[in-house]
Amino acid sequence: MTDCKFANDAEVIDFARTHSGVFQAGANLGVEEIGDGNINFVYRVYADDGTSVIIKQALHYIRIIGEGWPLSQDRIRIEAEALQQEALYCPDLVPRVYHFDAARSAIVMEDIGAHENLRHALIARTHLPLLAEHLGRFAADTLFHTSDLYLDAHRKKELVGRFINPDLCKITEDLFFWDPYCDHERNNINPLLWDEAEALWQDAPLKLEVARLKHRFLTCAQALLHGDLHSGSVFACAEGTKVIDPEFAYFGPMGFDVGSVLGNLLLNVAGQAELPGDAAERAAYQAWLLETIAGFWNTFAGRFGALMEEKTQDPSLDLALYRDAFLAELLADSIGYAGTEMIRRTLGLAHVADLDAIEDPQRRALAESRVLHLGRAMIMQRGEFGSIETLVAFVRDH
Ligand code: SR1
Repeated sequence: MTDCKFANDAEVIDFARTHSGVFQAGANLGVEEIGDGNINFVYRVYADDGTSVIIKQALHYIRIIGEGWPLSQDRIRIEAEALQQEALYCPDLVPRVYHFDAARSAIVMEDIGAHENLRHALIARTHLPLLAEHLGRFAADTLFHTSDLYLDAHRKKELVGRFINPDLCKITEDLFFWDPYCDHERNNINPLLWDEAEALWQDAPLKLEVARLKHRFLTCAQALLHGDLHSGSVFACAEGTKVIDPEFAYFGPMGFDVGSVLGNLLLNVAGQAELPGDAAERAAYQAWLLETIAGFWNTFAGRFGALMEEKTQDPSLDLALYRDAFLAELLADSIGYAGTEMIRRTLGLAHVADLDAIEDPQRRALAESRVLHLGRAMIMQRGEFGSIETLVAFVRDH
């Protein structure tokens, strides 16, 4: 355990000046703490001429909980290395890492200030025309190029070793696949949803399918995942998209990342039904979200299929029939993991503003109840949808 926390603003500024290489000599620098995530501290250091950098620091505990929930600081090395891996394949979609400092448990990286947190943008009903294409390409390129379809067998296993991430994986194992399915003290449940939560805790067929998904999460080292690809880990604007915060990165099932994107867009679809604002505008935005969901998957599957065709290294995996089978299985997995994301954001510890911003508890319960029903159906029927269009039609009807 290292107590490496910056003691004051001057230390943060000095660190940024020394390690970023972007500021003019003698520039007058200021600093603000901008972290609104659950786990780390994030600082923005800026000069009068508009130059700025971000410093992210990982302490030995979870920020929102405190010292009562310790957490390995190795997560910040994993984040730096994951950002560097992602940059090999989609440099335009991730912030540039200027410096990683093990002693300070800190990364100095590019400030993506012109982009807005995707969750806030979705709640404000912002149309983002490039989002589907960018997220589809990010998922396809990062997952394909870190899988056995592309990597040499020795390199793949060497990378698996670099991204063993037990503390962060344990958070996901508990918060996604256990807490919401029992009366856990960490849960955060709208009292109006209590009967539905109790019914879910007794739902043996659902718990069986969640156990299957959890076991895949524990054992299926398909590719280097981002590991926490929710709307808060994406920053977007009309011109571009940046994916940040891969501290949960590890080698797991590809459908977990793809499903996190699907699940978070669907959480916003459900939230829009009850958020304030003009009904026609909210309905139009829900339609855009569903188009974005289809566009995301179709970009992903098109790009991933093309990469499989062009770049698969192992001849035993380079078969047209295997490509189709692989993508069909991945769609089913993704829909299942999306369902687990939706349920855990409704009953579990870490809620999302897409639902929590609905102030009236009755209206919030309506949206939450729809999320639970959709999430359950997506987990139970994940192998039956067969196409993203069928899933979108199902969501429209339910
Ligand atoms: C205590 S950490 C809660 C959540 O925040 C992270 O961003 C992950 O999504 C995690 O599940």
